[in-house]
Amino acid sequence: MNRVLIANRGEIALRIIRACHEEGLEAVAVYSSVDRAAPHVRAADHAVAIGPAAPAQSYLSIDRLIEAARKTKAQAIHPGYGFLAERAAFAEAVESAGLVFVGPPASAIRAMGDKTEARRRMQEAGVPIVPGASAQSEDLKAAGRAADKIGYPVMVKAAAGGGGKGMRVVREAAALAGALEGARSEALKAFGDATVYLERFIERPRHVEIQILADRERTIHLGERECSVQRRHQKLLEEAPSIAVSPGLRERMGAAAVAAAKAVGYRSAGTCEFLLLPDGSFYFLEMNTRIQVEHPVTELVYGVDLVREQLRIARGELMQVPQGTLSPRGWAMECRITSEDSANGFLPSTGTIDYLKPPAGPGVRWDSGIEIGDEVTLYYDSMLAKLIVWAPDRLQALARMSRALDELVITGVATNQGFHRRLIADAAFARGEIDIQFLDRRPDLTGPDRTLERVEHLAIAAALAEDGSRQSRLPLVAADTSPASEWARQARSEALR
Ligand code: MV4
Repeated sequence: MNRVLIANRGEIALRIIRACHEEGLEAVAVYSSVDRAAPHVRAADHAVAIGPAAPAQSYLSIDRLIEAARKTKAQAIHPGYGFLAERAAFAEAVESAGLVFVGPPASAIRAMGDKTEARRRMQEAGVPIVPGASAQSEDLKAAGRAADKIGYPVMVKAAAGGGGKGMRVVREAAALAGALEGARSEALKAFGDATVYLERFIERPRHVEIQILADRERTIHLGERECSVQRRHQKLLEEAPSIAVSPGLRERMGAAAVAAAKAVGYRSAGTCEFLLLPDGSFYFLEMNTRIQVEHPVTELVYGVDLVREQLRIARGELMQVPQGTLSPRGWAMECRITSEDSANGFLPSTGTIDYLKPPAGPGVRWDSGIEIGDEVTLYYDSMLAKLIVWAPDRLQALARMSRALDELVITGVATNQGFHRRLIADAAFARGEIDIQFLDRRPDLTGPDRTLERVEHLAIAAALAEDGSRQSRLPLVAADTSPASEWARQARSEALR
């Protein structure tokens, strides 16, 4: 293997290109029409146009991607995250074309993609799952009995789901029929499969996930990431380790994640998502069969390059990670910087990046997909960059993130930078008092930016006061107030500054 095609764009394409170059591999970029001068295209060794801006005709087109790999003689395809990363059919098509898929076997993707199948296999493997039942919900009576047995509140979930679509919370038997119907029609629309199942609804858990890595000899875990800070199923900040996870709990959750991966014959990097309760009990939710957005926080505390290991494993080599129990060193935190205006309800924003000053300095990593002059459109995901910091402990990581957010300047497009500054400054967040509903309880963090409003009012008041005082001074200093001379005076004062 000497050439890898990256079936993705933005920051993750750049991240993979960098890993390829460090591994002595050439990188082939693919690009849609609006991305022809994008950073990932310029960073790659070769680039292939694959179609118009609309993802369905470019980054989601299996045929065009495989054709691009053929044309450029790439021997492998890395899918990144999103787009085709978790489509078993894509992994299969790549293998059928005689190429290497940089990721898990198609069979592992398929097993974990069907959530009821995954539940069954996890139960068999001894991985704790949420008490529940697959509901053949055409039979309402059977569903009602199942829900009674599980105990309310229950959650109705789509078998083909994940990421929050086709889910309903049901707090009483009377609401079950409507929820089943609603979830089924939503699941059919979103996934083309109306199959749903029931689980006990877990209130106020943390969302903690375990990173795993598997080669042909070993399946290991690289501890947890705390991902509870999310809004509408979009993660906004992640950290590693989690303040809620002791070394003992880490080993138990890690062992469960390793068992989950082994149960489906997993290879490459993958992540098991768990719900974690204050008493230390945890439940397997689903497995993400890809490299994840938030992988850098694990890299920083474990000193492992996960994308490099993916490439090594894809080449048939063994991972280069020490044997024995690994433990996290220090603390890492990641803020997802998106083109969503957090001062205005997280409204998606578009425009040209006309100025960008990324943070730098000790312990700062900036994984970005944007440069000055780039156009931000609505065609793709709103994530512009990830700001990741490392420090010896959580308090210092918070201080470092605060400093880095102060250094960051992005203009031309509205972002969620203001939200992150408020979050990092928040006392409850600083104490680590977070769960998946944290932001729902804190409209002061996600709502319009009151401090910005106050600063604006103060600026207007100051300008009015200054204007008033200038007007009153005017007769004293204005020996000559003719327009030409006022322009000249201004020009002189500007030049003298
Ligand atoms: C749950 C749950 C509570 N109880 N299952 C959301 C997306 C999908 N991955 C599973 N999800 C949840 N499943 C039970 N039995 C709460 C969620 C959930 C959630 C999970 C992880 C991260 C953020 C979340 C936000 C809302 C709901």
